[in-house]
Amino acid sequence: MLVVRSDVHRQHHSLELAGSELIKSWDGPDRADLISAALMEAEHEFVAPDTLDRDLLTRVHSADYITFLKTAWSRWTEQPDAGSAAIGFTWPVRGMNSTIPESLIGQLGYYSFAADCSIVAGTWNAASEAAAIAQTAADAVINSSDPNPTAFGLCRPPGHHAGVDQFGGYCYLNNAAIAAQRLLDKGASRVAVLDVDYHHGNGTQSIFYERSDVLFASIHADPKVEFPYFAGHAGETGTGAGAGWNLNLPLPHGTGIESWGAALNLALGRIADSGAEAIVVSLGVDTFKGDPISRFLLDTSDYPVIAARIAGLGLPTVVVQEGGYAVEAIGTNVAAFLTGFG
Ligand code: SP5
Ligand code: ZN
Repeated sequence: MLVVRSDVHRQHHSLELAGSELIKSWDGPDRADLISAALMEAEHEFVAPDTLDRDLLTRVHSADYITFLKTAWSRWTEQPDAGSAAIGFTWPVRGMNSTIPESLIGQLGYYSFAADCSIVAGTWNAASEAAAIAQTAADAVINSSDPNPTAFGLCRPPGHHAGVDQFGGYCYLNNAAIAAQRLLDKGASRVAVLDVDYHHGNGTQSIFYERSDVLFASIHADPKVEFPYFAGHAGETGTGAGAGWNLNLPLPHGTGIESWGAALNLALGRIADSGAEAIVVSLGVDTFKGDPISRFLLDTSDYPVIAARIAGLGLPTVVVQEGGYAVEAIGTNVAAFLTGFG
């Protein structure tokens, strides 16, 4: 499979709130480097990303949010007590006024939704490079002469928690949404995003929630007991023109391949019926039984089977990397998944 990758992600390693401490994020540079190493061993074909198309980016994210992300780190360093990460402090929750504040600390709260995610010196470079990787993977599928083209965007940081103007969950720019929008802009009349990360893809859901040109289907840990807590319930099915175009399949902690696979069948059935002409897979391997922050029980040998069933849709497919924190197994798990596409 064609793999789009880059080393720019190494410039980004943010801090996250864990218990009462700020620790180095679980999304560390080793994740993407270990996936690259495993895919190189499997002899995939590698390309570097093209330049990110600014118009494409602004079709997914707001112009004010893009400016904020680009400039947040240099604004942050103007403070005497800046430290090594810019992190939100006050969020516009129920009953408050969500006018955009002028000060950076206020804007950090306005533009984020979780304290597991902060901005460091290399965040913009890495996030915009990951978005370019997703765009390039989509273009590769669009321009391929193969009847069933596939490409893998080795995106880091991940993207599926990022909304139109919000970062959180280690995500800043929504790589999967950018790939989906690219497929639409280049001629697909409908695209499905299948999100198999352990966590609900709240950002992708929110970006497409009022639209019928993108079906969002997600299999994830029940938000009643898992991050991101405030999205991902089964009753969230889309609104307005998007009514019926959002499918959430929440599952309990401890879910193994049997019930996970049954949920996959439901999602694939809905996608097959949707008229989607291409699919974007948000691939998180934090469903792995050894994941340090997650509680599903999938095994390495499950990933090729899952991928083969997705490939069975017979649609042009862009796979983008999302989560997965069991670094000792992350390369093996992603490589195993990609073998399922044959
Ligand atoms: C892309 C992605 O997978 N983002 C996930 C972000 C989850 N962040 C919250 C992590 C909270 C972890 N708490 C569990 C600690 C177990 N030791
Ligand atoms: Zn995840």
